[in-house]
Amino acid sequence: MRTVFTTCPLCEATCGLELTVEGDRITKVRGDREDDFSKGFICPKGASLGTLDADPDRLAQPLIKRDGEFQEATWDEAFAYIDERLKDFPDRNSIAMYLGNPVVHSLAGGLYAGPLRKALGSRNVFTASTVDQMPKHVQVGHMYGSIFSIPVPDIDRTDFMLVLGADPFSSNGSLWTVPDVPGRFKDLQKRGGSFVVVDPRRSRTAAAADQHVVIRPGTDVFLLLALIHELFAQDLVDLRELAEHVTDHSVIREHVVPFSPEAVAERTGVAADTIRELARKLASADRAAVYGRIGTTTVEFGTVASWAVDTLNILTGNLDRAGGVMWPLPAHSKRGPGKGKGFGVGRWHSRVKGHPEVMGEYPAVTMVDEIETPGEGQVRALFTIGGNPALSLPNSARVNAALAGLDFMVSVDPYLNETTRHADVILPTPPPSRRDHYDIAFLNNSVRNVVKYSRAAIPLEEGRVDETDIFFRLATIFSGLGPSADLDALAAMQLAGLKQQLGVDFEPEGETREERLLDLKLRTGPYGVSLRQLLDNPHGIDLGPLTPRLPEILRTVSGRIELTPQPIMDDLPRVLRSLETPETELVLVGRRHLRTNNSWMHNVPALVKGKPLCTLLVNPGDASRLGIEDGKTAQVTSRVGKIEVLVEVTDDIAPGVVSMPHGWGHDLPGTQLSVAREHAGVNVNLLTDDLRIDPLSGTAVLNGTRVQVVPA
Ligand SMILES: Nc1nc2c(c(=O)[nH]1)N[C@H]1C(S)=C(S)[C@@H](COP(=O)(O)OP(=O)(O)OC[C@H]3O[C@@H](n4cnc5c(=O)[nH]c(N)nc54)[C@H](O)[C@@H]3O)O[C@H]1N2
Ligand SMILES: Nc1nc2c(c(=O)[nH]1)N[C@H]1C(S)=C(S)[C@@H](COP(=O)(O)OP(=O)(O)OC[C@H]3O[C@@H](n4cnc5c(=O)[nH]c(N)nc54)[C@H](O)[C@@H]3O)O[C@H]1N2
Ligand code: SF4
Ligand SMILES: [Mo]
Repeated sequence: MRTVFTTCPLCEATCGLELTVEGDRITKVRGDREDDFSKGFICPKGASLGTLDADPDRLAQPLIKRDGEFQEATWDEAFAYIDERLKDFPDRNSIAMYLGNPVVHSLAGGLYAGPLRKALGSRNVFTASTVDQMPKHVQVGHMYGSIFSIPVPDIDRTDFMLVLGADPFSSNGSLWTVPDVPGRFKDLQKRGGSFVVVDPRRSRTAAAADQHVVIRPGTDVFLLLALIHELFAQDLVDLRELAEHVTDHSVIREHVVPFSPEAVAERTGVAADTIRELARKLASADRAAVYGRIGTTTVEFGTVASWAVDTLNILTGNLDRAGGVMWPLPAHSKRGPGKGKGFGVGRWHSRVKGHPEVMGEYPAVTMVDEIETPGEGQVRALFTIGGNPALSLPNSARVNAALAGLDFMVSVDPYLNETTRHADVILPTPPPSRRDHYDIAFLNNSVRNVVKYSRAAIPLEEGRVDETDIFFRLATIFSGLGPSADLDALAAMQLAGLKQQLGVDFEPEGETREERLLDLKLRTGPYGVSLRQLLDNPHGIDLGPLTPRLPEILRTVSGRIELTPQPIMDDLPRVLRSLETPETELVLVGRRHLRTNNSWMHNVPALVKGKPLCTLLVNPGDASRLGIEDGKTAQVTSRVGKIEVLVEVTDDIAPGVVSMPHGWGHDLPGTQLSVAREHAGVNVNLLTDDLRIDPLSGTAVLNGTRVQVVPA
């Protein structure tokens, strides 16, 4: 029996875990009380890591589909087969790649997803970012010059927070690495501070807030613009120390003229006086932070709304300031200022619909267009890596039909699920306990500068292949080096190249090539910590509270914060047109439950037991108007589809809005998910519309789908 300290890889909170390991099993999971960052916090998902890890439905061997049946294969066979089959696709653009959420949670993804995409050399790359946070990347790209410079609320030192379209008490935070969100909000209130939540639903976060502002879905952009309007109208603009780093802020005033509180009140459902008071609260707090998430990004005006969030932080002088929103400085990042090259989109455009490339990818919603539409460059082969597009993308019926029609498909995934059942080859990744962990992505969003590395709690079994090796191997296959290239030799070359580039003469240490790469990054990083130090500190190292980073962080051509980027300003007329077109129909929004993780953790018994989680929330007034009853089934119809779902009547949801979580619908044939199948739920993305996107970022509109609801 051993105790092992590690980091939970399941969500962005990166909680420290204390695992009890007996033989090759995790027998107990607790929050690691000595973890400097999470201080023992744990949620039901983290607590079930042992069960998830030992899930008998997890695949242990690669599968190859022959004559419609999956058969177990050796790793050598699987890689050789992929190498052989790819010869049928000489046009690189005919091979697409879809990268899903878990890719950001692994060392494999953090270190090798970029090289893998590069090696494939296809323009048809899609990721879950365009059903999620892409508006944020585009907005910060335009304003600060770098797509990863997303500032995060410094919750531990703030006095006031305005939260829009996020339920961090359930999601545990997103684009915001903040273990124990509830505890930190409680501390804020104990300090005499307060927070306001804007949401059409009384979420767990809204219920704990000092004020819950109920809003009509998809209309946060108007509320945010009205708040900016009010800062100018009430003479509340105060840039404090930011003044010297920004372009002319007075021009913003002209852009928001049409968005007075009165003008937006009806469309948003938020009274003009409430908006005025919110503006005053925000401006009068010594230290305040505005934070917007899913309800402000997967909507029609996601990029403009994201711009407005940061603009509010800037006009109140709260960007880059303790207690406002700040930029973390990851230990593995490059030291010192970089070149100001700025940011742009549309270096190339998608074949079928002409969508501009954003961050080297196309909107996930257009993957199906590229598969379905014949002609030169048509996608005929697909690699899905840690993604479940069959459930997670809008208009899922169309997605599933498209996946079924591919000539060749490979999935890097531990499960035979709704997506991977369509694959010709499944390359299973090892369970969390068998892999080393370091958060390349989330240290960028963390509310303190921290750093931690954990080796696998249990060694990988003989004959199994780590995900880092799967990525590396696929990259060599894509590069034409074949299925059996010497990975160690290639890695040594890569490391030597990097050493030269960084001008270092020390030899990076570590047992694996990834450890050596990480050691090199860390020792040349801003704190100069080494892998050795991290191994000696299994609970992580606290590098202190966030510190100001202006102007070093900026990568704009002007060297200033671009307050009114042209592409974003050019979208304002579209916003105005929408303001003048009232929305009166019933609309559907999403939600998350503490015990879920998108589509893939419903195979863990403890997480699905009890009352069904996949229900349609309906306001009592709407229910009686529509003749719908609690506990009965309703039929919900949208432009793209029709479903039947269990109804929960509750005044937690605003009138005119219904809410349903995503990631359900596990009753499809050909999967191996025995528990999830028993708790199948219904796939909400059979209703969401693949034709609706935020054009600046290519992000799908997943909130605010017009629906009709009748008794089933
Ligand atoms: N209607 C609606 N739809 C939504 C959303 C919504 O709010 N509403 N949210 C959207 C958001 S924010 C996101 S991020 C997407 C998520 O969309 P996806 O990333 O496509 O889907 P996930 O459900 O996260 O599926 C993750 C997949 O990775 C596999 N997996 C698990 N662990 C590993 C691992 O260690 N390695 C590898 N290689 N694979 C692994 C799982 O088996 C599963 O197949 O869904 C989006 N879809
Ligand atoms: N437990 C759990 N945690 C998760 C996940 C999970 O599936 N389960 N998924 C992870 C992923 S991939 C992500 S991206 C994050 C997302 O993290 P969050 O953004 O915190 O996600 P949600 O919990 O879906 O909260 C979104 C809230 O927005 C509200 N909303 C919907 N439409 C609108 C609107 O138009 N305006 C406003 N103001 N509000 C609106 C919904 O009612 C909901 O309460 O969560 C991550 N963490
Ligand atoms: S909050 Fe996230 S990181 Fe923490 S235990 Fe839960 S799933 Fe894991
Ligand atoms: Mo996400």
